[in-house]
Amino acid sequence: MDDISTQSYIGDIMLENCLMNASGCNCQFLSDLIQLDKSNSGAVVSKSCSVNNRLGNPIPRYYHNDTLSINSMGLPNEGYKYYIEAGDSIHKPYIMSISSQALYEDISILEKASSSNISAIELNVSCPNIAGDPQLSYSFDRLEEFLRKVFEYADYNKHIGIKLSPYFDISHFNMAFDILNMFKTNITFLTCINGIGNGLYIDLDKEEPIIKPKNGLGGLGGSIVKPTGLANVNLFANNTNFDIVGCGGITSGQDAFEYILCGAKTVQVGTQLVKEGTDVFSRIDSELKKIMYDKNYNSIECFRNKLTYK
Ligand code: RRO
Repeated sequence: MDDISTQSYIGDIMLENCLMNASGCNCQFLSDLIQLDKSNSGAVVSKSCSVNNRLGNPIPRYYHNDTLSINSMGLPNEGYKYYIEAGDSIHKPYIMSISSQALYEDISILEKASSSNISAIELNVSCPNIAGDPQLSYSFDRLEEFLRKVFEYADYNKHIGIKLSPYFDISHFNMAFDILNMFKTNITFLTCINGIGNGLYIDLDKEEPIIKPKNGLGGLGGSIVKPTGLANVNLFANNTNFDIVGCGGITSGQDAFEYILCGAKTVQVGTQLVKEGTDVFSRIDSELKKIMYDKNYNSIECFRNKLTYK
């Protein structure tokens, strides 16, 4: 299996393998980012940041079981300067995630990030957990206006990707394609999907929600969201020319294979990283290589976006 490679690219950024963490999972602190750097992930992604540090929502604010995770973290982070400086400690591609709120407050973060050791920016327009702040990705007029503001700002030189919410209705997909395709020279990649917003999970014994913020509402991840993630990846891969980063319920080499078959160039691991720690990357990479070996594929380009339809 030595001649089988899971190497991939985001724009011209080469990743030794196609796996990385999902923003938000084990990536808030420098110690987390260094652990990811030492792991067998192909890249490191930071927690989404705001201008200043935030403690986030009250606890309990995260729960997982065999099939799902639910979180209402509320954007706890150390502020953007911390994640720019963290880049100096990372030796593989480093993607800094920035919340849209941060750029509304201070667009010059893009310029500051540009003169640093980061490889790309993932703009998070899809956080489901900030009370009173609707997800930009679901407010199409505001999304267009936001992207215009970002891309009219000329002082940046990094690859930019957009992390999207899951869409469910074809008319909404079409609106998202139209808006994102307006910025086809500015955007390098799309990350599909953030959590499915505002789920509710009940603690049966206590007869109350399992997490506290927002009366128990939180973003869903884990295996239950994989079909939604695959559909979003496949539709964005077939209706835009951006590189697609798949995310949502990836626990195994088979999951990674399915996402790549649907059009993803790289994949992010969230809930399963929280459960298993950074050893997850070597395990999924070797499971993916085994599937590729059995199917006689020696690179991910042999099967990427080659889903066939009946
Ligand atoms: O911190 C969070 O509550 C959070 C964010 Br910013 C996000 O983008 N997605 C998510 O599930 N949680």
